[in-house]
Amino acid sequence: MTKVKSYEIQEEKIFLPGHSACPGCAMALSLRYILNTMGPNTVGLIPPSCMGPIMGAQPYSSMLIPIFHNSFESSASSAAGIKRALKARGKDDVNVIALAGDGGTYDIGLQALSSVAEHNEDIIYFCMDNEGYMNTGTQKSSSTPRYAYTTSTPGGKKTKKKNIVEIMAAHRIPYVATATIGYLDDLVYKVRKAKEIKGTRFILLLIPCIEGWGFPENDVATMARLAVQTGVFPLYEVEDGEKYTINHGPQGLPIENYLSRQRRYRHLTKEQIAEIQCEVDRNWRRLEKLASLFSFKES
Ligand SMILES: Cc1ncc(C[n+]2csc(CCOP(=O)(O)OP(=O)(O)O)c2C)c(N)n1
Ligand code: SF4
Ligand SMILES: [Mg+2]
Repeated sequence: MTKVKSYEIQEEKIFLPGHSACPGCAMALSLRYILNTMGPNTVGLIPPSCMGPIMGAQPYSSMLIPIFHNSFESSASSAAGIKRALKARGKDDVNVIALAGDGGTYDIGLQALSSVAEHNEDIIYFCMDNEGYMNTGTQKSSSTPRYAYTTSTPGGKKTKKKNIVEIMAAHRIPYVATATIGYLDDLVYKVRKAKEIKGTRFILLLIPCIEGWGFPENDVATMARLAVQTGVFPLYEVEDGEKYTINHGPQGLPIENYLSRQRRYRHLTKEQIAEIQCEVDRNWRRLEKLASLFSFKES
């Protein structure tokens, strides 16, 4: 495993207090570190999602960068268009970032995102993955994990979470990574690294959602860490579609430590918990194999 070194995290004050996220929201916290790292020379694209209220209602804004509110399905293509327009005006040094939810990425924005990735457009796409359509009252998305309660899956979701990292890696774009505020050094390292690369870059952030998952607001960082430590959400990078680097993986903690803290899983049977454990273990073994394949190729 390749862990990143710890370093001082700069504070640019691009993200201001007074926004309207739920108190303690992991999305707002992640945004603060993303914007601090991207710096003021950045344009942001925001589709309908929790990020909308976090940004605020015009003419007010919690962000000291230009923001464009695009339609739900067009974050990637709108970002690519803005980047091209800036380039045509000689402003190629401006970073263009999309800040979209999982519904706007795994589901409704996937076609635009795939096309943008295939063209290797020069943008950074952040998917703020809270595993559901939270802004509209916790409906399921294709990122919602199996058996999780949502208002549109009251008996628990029947199908598995889509693997968006592999979908994006399959486009052979230069950089794909997972991150979460539970590992801040790692998150900032990945945003910095993405910023230095040209072409389509995709970072998937796990956003433990106080409202949608059902846990106390002071547990956000704990939930983010537990997701990694139980193996639900390993932190890793995929470069050019084939170089897998694992940064943080499971630490032998049973999945129950993560599930039992969330209201959305409180109906689970012992058999369902065992099934989820098997799935997490299988996914981890697969990821380790992918990472070892590349080191084998290099040697
Ligand atoms: C085409 C279209 N369909 C539906 C909506 C309504 N809508 C607004 S936000 C939202 C949920 C967004 O979910 P996600 O992308 O996961 O972001 P989150 O709210 O979870 O941050 C929906 C369904 C919309 N604005 N446009
Ligand atoms: S619903 Fe979840 S993601 Fe949205 S603002 Fe509240 S805690 Fe944050
Ligand atoms: Mg969501």
